[in-house]
Amino acid sequence: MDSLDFYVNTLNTFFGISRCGSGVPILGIPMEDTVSFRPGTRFAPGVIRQWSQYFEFTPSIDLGFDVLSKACDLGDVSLLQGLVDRNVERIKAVVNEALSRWGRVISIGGEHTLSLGTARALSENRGSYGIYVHVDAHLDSREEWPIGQPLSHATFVRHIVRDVKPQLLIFLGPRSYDPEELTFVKDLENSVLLTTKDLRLMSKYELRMWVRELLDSYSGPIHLSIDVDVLDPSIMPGVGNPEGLGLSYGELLRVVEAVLDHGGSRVRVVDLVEYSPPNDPNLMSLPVVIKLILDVLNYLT
Ligand SMILES: [Mn+2]
Repeated sequence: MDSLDFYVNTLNTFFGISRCGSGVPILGIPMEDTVSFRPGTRFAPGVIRQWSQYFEFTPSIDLGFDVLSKACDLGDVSLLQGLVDRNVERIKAVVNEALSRWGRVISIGGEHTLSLGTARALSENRGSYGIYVHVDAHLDSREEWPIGQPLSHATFVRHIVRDVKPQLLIFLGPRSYDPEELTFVKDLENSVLLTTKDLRLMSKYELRMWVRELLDSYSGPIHLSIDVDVLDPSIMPGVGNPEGLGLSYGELLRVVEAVLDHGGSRVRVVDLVEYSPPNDPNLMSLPVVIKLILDVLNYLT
């Protein structure tokens, strides 16, 4: 027995998994440059790494294999505080390289703007970009926010539309928006939208059929971007911009399962963003975030 292997722990990887290596890379992206309300998302990757050591590693539905056996920790993207455009470029470069080496990436934010970087990376890496799936209480599709700022966590979807040109955008779970951005989204020829209320009214089967038909109607890689504020603040208070009457965890899990099951190997990037430990009393949202990471790994094929 090598005592260095046994008695020296390598704490502070996600769940204590090995550094990449082989497997699906989990990449921390502690980007937080464009806060409009409560700050703190930059601390999420570090807090999740530290606390995830102490949880059981069981996904919501036990499919009979060790979900962590297929994951590795890639570390954090090192960023330049406050320089949003340059950070998006860095994220793009890192994720592009990771996609070349491992074929897919799970990113842990950080603010939602990082999804512009991962979307550009996916497009460049695969030479095409199929479907952007935006799971969020918000549309993030303003022209400027705050007024005068063209690129922020509240506007980046417009940049994805203009620069990356997805074949299809699927918005799941919005319930709070500005009329201007709702009009923008609805006027897009290639967007579909189910609000939180719509999702709640659908059965699991109806949702699966709806998702399957859409994913099968378009080709190319799929990008799933989940803002945890889509969840109800009673189970996810640890966010910057909480919105009432959100999804239960079970309702979010249906969405994740439908997209990952039917998307299969076409799903190349999953972003889990906007968890904010400083806004999370007693880190009570953290078990939900941990479960979400395990469930994403569980269904990622
Ligand atoms: Mn949001």
